[in-house]
Amino acid sequence: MRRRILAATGAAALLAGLLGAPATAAPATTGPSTVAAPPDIPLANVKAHLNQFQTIATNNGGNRAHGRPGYRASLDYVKGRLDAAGYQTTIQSFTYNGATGYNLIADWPGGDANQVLMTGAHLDGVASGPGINDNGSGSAAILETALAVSRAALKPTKHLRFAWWGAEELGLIGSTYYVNNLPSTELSKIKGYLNFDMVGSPNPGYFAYDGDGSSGSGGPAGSAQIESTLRAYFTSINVPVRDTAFDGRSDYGPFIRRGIPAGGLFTGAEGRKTTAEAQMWGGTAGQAYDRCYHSSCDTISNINDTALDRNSDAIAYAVWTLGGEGGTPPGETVYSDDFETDKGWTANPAGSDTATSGRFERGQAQATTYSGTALQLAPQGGTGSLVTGAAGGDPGANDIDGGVTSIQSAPITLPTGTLKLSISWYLGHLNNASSTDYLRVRVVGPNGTTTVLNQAGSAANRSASWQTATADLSSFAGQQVRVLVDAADAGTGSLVEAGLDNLTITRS
Ligand code: DTR
Ligand code: CA
Ligand code: ZN
Ligand code: ZN
Repeated sequence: MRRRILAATGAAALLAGLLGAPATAAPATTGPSTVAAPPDIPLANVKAHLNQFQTIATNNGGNRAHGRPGYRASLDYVKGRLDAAGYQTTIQSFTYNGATGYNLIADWPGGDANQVLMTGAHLDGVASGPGINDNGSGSAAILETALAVSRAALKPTKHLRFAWWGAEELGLIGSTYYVNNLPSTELSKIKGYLNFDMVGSPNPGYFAYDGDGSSGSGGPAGSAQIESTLRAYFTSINVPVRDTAFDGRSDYGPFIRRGIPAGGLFTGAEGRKTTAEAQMWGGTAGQAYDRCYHSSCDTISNINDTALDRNSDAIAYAVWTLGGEGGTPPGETVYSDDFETDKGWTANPAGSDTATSGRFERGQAQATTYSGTALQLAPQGGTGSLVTGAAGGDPGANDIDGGVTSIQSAPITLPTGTLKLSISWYLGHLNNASSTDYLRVRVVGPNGTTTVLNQAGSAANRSASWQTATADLSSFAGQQVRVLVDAADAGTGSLVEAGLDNLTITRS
């Protein structure tokens, strides 16, 4: 887990340099930042996306290449998550080598439509393997960043657009098609393009595209500021970064050819780590950064978690910072519980629970998976969360069995005002589940109950990943309420797990 870095302040001044926009006064450095602090991107969530890509490749001939079913299945997975998170998604099709390829474009509603910040990664892999590092890693990292934007209900100054490219491996085909077919009036609105291609290499280097040209040829004006923003994150975690050339070997190529500022991060491919680099970053000198580059062994095992985590957090930092100072003015927090200490939750409050195992408790949840499906997650932050049986080990040992388990907060006295509850949650289950299984979160007041979340199970594998549920609690203003959580493995027995973390109630 990385050290939380200061909220991006002075972003407007940085942005003015980057985007040539009229310089606006940077937010007062003495006052509170108006930019919501860039979030930590949960590595478990990024890995859950990679597990999906691995499963897709396994189920589709071992790859996710252009023109093969595994590519379109990968795109459909990414699109489904983005649609559920409130993005406006578009599939752009093209033909190459006699096969149909697809780009996925996702716009986050809001922001200045004349100032677009794009973030992209190629979603295709080579035909010889699953392409998990190249480039499931970049695709998963920007997907989780996009989902974090949604969880934060971010309101950046810039309009945020994300892209997953097809047929990069055949020569940047999808990204070139996009740039060549975007009207010049639209192209001119793109003020920066961030590219992430291989960000989890097993013997990782930490490279940033040489935007300022300090090591040779730089990018278009504005690329230096993108490089310095990405570097700033790594400086904040004391990880040295080296330049990698803007050599056009990835999807930033079509953008810089049209003069659009670009930048990105890279953990290395077939090149070999030097002795000096191994002393700087660890790993093995003389070995390739990714010895499975373009090979069948580029599987879920071909990822360095630390590199993937650091790069995912750097991507979020850059999107928040370069997205502009809009941010989300934080409301006043009137109640919060990160489950690090006992704030008076009561299990089985009505004495009617029927679950025989996997009962709700506050504890240090151990992550569990079953053949690639994440079922239980470690706490979203710290060491505490609400979870259906914290113990890990055999995923079938402490899952919910036998019916319903519930847990209820202590009374919460709410002030007057516009009140919003937010809570992180996940539900994980195998395909032996059904709609009779569920996770539910309700707020119970003296005159009624509001349902915050009611997520049913289904007869499919559902990989657990942290999501956020919100609800307007203004109707409870001035009253005393309790949060009531219940989950069930009902009907026929199945493998079901649930967890919650980071409850907040804010007043705006
Ligand atoms: N062309 C990429 C791998 C790659 C090689 N050099 C760089 C530099 C920056 C990003 C990516 C790459 C691929 O095989 O997808
Ligand atoms: Ca992280
Ligand atoms: Zn790649
Ligand atoms: Zn490649």
